[in-house]
Amino acid sequence: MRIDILTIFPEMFSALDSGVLGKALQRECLTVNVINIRDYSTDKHKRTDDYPFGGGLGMVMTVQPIYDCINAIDPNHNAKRIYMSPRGRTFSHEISLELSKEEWLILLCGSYEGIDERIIELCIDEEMSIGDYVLTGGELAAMVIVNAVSRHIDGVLGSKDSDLDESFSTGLLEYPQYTRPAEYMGLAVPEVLLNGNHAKINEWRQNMSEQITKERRPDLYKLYKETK
Ligand code: 4FL
Repeated sequence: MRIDILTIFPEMFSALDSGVLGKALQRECLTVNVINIRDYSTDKHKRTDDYPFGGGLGMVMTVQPIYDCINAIDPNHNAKRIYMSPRGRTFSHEISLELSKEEWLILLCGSYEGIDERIIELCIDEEMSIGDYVLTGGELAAMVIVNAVSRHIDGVLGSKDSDLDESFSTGLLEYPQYTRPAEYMGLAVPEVLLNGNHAKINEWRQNMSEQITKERRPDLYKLYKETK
């Protein structure tokens, strides 16, 4: 999969180079290009924003650099083009699966004051939110999308880590995990996990998952019970 990120803060995306995602980028099962919108500005000062028509606080990102940037990298509109915005559809596990089937994504990050509406009209397929809060820009939201989507791509997770048994695949929250030592500050690891009886261990984990989901996320639990 190829993901192009359009931003005026390309430095922020160095975060993608560490951990599991960094390794996936090296293995080339995933390509992420971070593109500086400013490079496409024809303004003599390389400006990418201007005062809002009608007045108001803050600046608005102008059409020209973004329009030219998108059309330079995707002239035939082959990519699925997403604008990160609180106005969009709220991102979820289901949407992460849907997007992971795309060959090419373009994620456009705006600053929080916004972008000229004509960019959305001319260039964008869909607006996507990661939740009901405002960020200083779409960059962190884009990183959330890259992270959650890439976990579904073959070769991104190590062979041992599968995304199949995680929360939201089973429809349940995860059971508690423990590692050594078997006792810490007087707190013992549940006995059943120490005995090597894998049928019993699986049964315990399943029960814990159901109990925790029922308590903390009755909405998820109801769905789980209905679709089981
Ligand atoms: C984007 C917030 C997606 C939540 C400011 C600019 C945002 C956001 N989801 N806030 N973009």
